[in-house]
Amino acid sequence: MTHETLPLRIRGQRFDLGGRVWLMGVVNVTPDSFSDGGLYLDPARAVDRALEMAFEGADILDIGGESTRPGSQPVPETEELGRVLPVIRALRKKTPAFISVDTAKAGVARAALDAGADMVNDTTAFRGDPAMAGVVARAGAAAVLMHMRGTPATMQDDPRYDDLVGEIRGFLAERVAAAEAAGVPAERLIVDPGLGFGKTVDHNLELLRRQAEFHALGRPLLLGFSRKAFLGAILDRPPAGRLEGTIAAAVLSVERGAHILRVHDVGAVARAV
Ligand code: HH2
Repeated sequence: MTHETLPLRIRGQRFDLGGRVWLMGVVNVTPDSFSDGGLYLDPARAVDRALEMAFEGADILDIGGESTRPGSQPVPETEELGRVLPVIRALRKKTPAFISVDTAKAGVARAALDAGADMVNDTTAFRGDPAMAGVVARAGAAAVLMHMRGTPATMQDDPRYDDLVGEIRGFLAERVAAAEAAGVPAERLIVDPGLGFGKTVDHNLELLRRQAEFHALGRPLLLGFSRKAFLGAILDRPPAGRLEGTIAAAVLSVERGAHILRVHDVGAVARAV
């Protein structure tokens, strides 16, 4: 087991991650996200929920305007911007918490960073938009690089791996190198094996179990298991009823040295960990 402390630079500030786990609160400003779709499409409600999460203990608020649930379709850029920008602008005035924009579009990332966001959470790890790495580099922002097999439309069509952890770790190492080559220093990068993105229930459980093997990448490890379908498959419960599974995964992840947990139920997970 590794409980390594790793530096992370966000907007010029350096943090040593690894002592206390950081929580990233999920705010989906979407009509169709798998667990909270439609709840926070109204910007005022999204802002209120994000501030509540900051109060409950979120270090980072992750604002997304496009669902990536299995089978979801892309949203036009203007629509995505219209969803996330008012929320980011309002939050920047109201909270010192870090603000992350969950997007794969460079145009959305650029506008969000200009509006005060501190980092970009890109589920395509800079592969979705060729301009993304340059936008992050120029803004001096931090970024999450996540593994996904295929696209949200196709990712759950019979995903297979010969060497699950080895292939995903190799992918993340390659994406960190590509980001560095594009001008984003490694100190600003966070890695994520992408639970639920082109993985079966067994794949997700194996990734949770073997997550410490990702510490070899030398970058802070983020995990997103909150309310996901693999927990629902075990609990036989709908998304909002998967809190026990979410907490179990959170506690196990802290014990294995994860640095950042991306969760919807910030208060409950904060108390548990
Ligand atoms: N999971 C989701 C979205 N973004 N980003 C990272 N880095 N890691 C994840 O595991 C991850 C993510 C899916 O969850 P959610 O945002 O709640 O749902 P939706 O994509 O339907 O909006």
